[in-house]
Amino acid sequence: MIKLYDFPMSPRARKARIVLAEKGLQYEKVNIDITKGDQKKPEYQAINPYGKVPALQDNGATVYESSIIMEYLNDKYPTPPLLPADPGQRARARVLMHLGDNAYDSALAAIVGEVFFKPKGQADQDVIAKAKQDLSACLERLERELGNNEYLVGAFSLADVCFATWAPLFGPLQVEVPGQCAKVSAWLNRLKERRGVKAAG
Ligand SMILES: N[C@@H](CCC(=O)N[C@@H](CS)C(=O)NCC(=O)O)C(=O)O
Repeated sequence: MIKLYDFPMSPRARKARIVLAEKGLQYEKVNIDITKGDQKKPEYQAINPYGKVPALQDNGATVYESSIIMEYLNDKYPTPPLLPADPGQRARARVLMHLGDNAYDSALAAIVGEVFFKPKGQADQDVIAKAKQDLSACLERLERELGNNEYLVGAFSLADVCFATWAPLFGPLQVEVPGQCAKVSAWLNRLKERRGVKAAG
């Protein structure tokens, strides 16, 4: 049985949960409470030496780093495929995953750090403003990348998961999609409504 080392509020762990749900895979969740420091315990660091969630074990394989977990699941359980077959489109999906895992993730993580982890009233507004600016630049790029497609590379893919995973935090973080990004707004709503995304919690 697949074992996912998980924390319910973690957007990176949610990426793995979305892929597991989209593929209809059964798995066992092991809760790693990052608010209590479970991720730094030696027994967990023996699984993920970075001391972060998620991690996954399956059939003797131990995998960590959320996008590598998604790729592992897609390789091992290819139905339904969550990357395009065409090498050029597949590379484009990975370029967009890179955007999701770097500029986009960093901007949102910076806002999370200020809003959720600083004592009330002590959030650094300059950090938040800069992160919101970086985030808007990503969303404007996504508006262009989407074109008239339903999903980033046509059919739903791992690239969409990298962005869908943060969407539930937009409200609590007071993050808004810029008005000129109507396609991104519609796409994020479409993602929220997917069965697999909903099932991931
Ligand atoms: N690049 C890693 C980042 C994982 C990560 O930062 N996870 C957060 C939760 S979303 C975590 O474990 N934080 C606890 C800590 O850093 O101590 C991935 O994508 O898996």
